[in-house]
Amino acid sequence: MDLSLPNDLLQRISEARRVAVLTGAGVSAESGLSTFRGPGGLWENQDLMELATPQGFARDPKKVWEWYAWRREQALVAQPNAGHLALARWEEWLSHRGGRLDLITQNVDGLHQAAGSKNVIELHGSGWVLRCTRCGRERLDRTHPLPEIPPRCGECQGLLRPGVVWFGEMLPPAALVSAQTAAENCELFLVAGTSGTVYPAAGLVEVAARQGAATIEANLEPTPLSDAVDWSLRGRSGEILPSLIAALD
Ligand code: BJW
Ligand code: ZN
Repeated sequence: MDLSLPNDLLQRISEARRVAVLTGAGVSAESGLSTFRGPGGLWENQDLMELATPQGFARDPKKVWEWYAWRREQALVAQPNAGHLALARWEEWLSHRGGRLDLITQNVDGLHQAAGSKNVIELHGSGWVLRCTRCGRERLDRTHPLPEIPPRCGECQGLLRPGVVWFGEMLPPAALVSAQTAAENCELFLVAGTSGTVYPAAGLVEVAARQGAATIEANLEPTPLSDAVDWSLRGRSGEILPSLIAALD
């Protein structure tokens, strides 16, 4: 596909040494993982208040865990796609030139790390972390299937929950500070594969724009962020992101 990117955009990309990227579910769509909103999205036939809030979990932990167990299974077999790989390559390219790329992701699937990205900020936690609702212990666990649903803590028998951030919950403070710092200090901010409807993640673009960063969006569809960015590119992230880094020498 010829995306015919404008020359001024390609120049900003090749000159930028501090880059921040915000990704959402759309970046993993080409790896076979569902997005949340829109046709075919995870919430098309499901109530997000039942699946992605602490209240929904308290009401029916088994139902919420069945949904996460299914998503963990999908993510376990998924491979990073060309979009994930392009971002990992860009980070490496910058690090060899004294630059830096901060990859802020709302995704909980771990595919950026699988692609080789190092500076990953998991704003909404990780689907591979299990946290005890009683003693607070956390562990990384990629087991599928889980021995029981809902799973229980090996230490105190308390109910385990996925280590993700649901609506109404605080984001991990260190991740939020890192994301804010990255947005405040970058020359270029790229937002890819997110509907831009969930805060505070969606507000980072404006933070970057206000301090003078060039802003780019890559998405199949227009979003509430499209008018606010300098370049809004329409298409698949698995095609757009590799074409952006093709601008690097
Ligand atoms: C492609 C593609 C391809 C597809 N190529 N593109 C300010 C104003 C109003 C409300 C608030 C506010 N600040 C906070 C709030 C409340 C709330 C919020 O944002 N509400 C809004 C809905 C209005 N935020 C919170 O509660 C957050 N906590 C917080 O702020 O704490 C303090 C506080 C609490 C209470 C009140 C006020 C302050 C927490 C948010 C947690 C979100 N959690 C989830 C679940 C995570 C775990 C899991 O994965 O299960 O995070 S919800 C879900 O949405 C998930 C995602 O990370 C997140 C964003 O979705 P994303 O990634 O954008 O996916 P989609 O499906 O929406 O979009 C996909 C896009 O890809 C589409 O645009 C497609 O076109 C595109 N696409 N294929 C390119 N191949
Ligand atoms: Zn415990």
